[in-house]
Amino acid sequence: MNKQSLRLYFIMGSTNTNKDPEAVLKEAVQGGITCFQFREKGEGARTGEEKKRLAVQLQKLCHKSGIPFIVNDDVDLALDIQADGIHVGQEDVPLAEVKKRCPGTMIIGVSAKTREEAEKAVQDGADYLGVGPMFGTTTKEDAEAPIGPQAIRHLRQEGITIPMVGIGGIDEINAGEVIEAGADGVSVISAISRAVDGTQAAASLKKAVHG
Ligand code: TZP
Ligand code: MG
Repeated sequence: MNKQSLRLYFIMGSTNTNKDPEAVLKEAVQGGITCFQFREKGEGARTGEEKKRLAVQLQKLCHKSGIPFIVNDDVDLALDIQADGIHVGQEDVPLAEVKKRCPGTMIIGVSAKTREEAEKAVQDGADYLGVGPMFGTTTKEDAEAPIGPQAIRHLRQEGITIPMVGIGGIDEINAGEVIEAGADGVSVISAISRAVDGTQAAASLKKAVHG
């Protein structure tokens, strides 16, 4: 995958905003996001056909804007709607199974925080790694303690060279630190999804990761 497209990676599901998800994604695109992940999770999250409907709606918007559309965790959905990629965590479907089921053209992202997890993901064919939480976050219900940008620096020192994004508690103030530590980009949920003005929020983040 093109690591440029990981620079400002926006993640959202309907429970991450009080606004219309499509409107928020439109704002985010306008502000300059480079990748999008549909992550429909938590209390009140849509399921089944409703989930698929929202996914397709957001996917269309991404396609129109030339932004990769990645599905979190749900391999069936990703295959069904022919998403550009799939992202899995350590507790989700094993990467080997994802690889077996998905076409080789599909981008595969994996969450990893330790050297062992990262090396295994690389070996199993991940295209990029999501590393976090970088900072404190209330968005992920079961988030572990922050590991800081230092974790990315360490993974780089340990020889992990594949594209990497930091995730968790990232905003326009601390995004630069994550890039400096060796990340190719930052992933954010609330910094854009809960912003009053998503366009401005994305634009500020964009500036921060290019600074
Ligand atoms: N994985 C690690 S932290 C996190 C995920 C999905 C939540 C990130 O959300 P926010 O609002 O950008 O802190
Ligand atoms: Mg997951």
